[in-house]
Amino acid sequence: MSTIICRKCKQKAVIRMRQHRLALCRDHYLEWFGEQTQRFIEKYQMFQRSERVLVAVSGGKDSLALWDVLWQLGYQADGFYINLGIDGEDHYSLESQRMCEQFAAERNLSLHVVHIEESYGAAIPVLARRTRRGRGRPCAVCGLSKRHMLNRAAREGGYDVLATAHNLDDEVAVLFGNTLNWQVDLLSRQAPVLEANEDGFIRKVKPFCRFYERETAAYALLRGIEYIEEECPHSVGSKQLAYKELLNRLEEDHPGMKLSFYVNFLNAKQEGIFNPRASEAAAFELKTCPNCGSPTTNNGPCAFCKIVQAENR
Ligand code: Q46
Ligand code: ZN
Ligand code: ZN
Repeated sequence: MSTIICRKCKQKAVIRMRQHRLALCRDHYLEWFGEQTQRFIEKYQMFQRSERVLVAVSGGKDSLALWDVLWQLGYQADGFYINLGIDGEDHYSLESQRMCEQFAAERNLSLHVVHIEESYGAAIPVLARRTRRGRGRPCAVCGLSKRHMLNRAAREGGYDVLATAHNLDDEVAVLFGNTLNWQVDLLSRQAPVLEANEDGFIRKVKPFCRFYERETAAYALLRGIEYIEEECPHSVGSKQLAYKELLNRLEEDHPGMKLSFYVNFLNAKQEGIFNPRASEAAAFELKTCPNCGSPTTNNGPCAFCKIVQAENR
């Protein structure tokens, strides 16, 4: 088998990206990855160098890679980690917290940690059991809690923007699921940037939305980033994983299929595929939660405060 060589320097390549028809050596891959991240930040007008970025970190490869590359590119990026109180055999939450703390300490970066059980009296699996939809799988309650806590932390910490490390595989799986169900309101809101609004939602950005998971994993590996390899034990058997497997099979036969599905979706949206009236109708009037000050569609406590305040039944 012939050796694959780097397009830039003709040395041995460490990665071949069929969808880009590009192979690169270690140094040129790291350079390309940083340049691409910068290109996406500018293309989608995510943030400026003068703005303060809060990066949601989970201890996994994507979020630590994101924090690392933003730091390398010279952005003012702090980390925010939520200990969800999810244990499992691998002590998932403890281990992932340790990874984030070690990462921040090695680079002298600032990491905020919130322990959900200490701050709100119960871990995610316990909070989830208080709701009907959370009894089977805690993910809906977990997702709602994370969104709530991240927005609140970014707002209260005076950050300009909240960055999450969703990659192309994540985005395409969500897009696929939303398309299967024609969830027009969710489709109209899926984007690399969600602008802040006066109701108290901070700007949210996804600088990795056009990187394949394989590319972020290669970056983490080549940069020597230590991360938690175990997935959350509750992710097993999720629809999201099933979509990813299906999409991987399609990508295998048609390299670049995921990227074109996503990019063409963004283009179609820009051309007005969604009737603005449909998305306007989905936007409810927002009020303020009397308990935590977060924006909510409820009259009274927001969905998160309701779960926290509920009795454990
Ligand atoms: S952490 Fe939470 Fe995920 Fe675990 S409980 Fe589900 S949503 S799977 S990203
Ligand atoms: Zn090279
Ligand atoms: Zn609230």
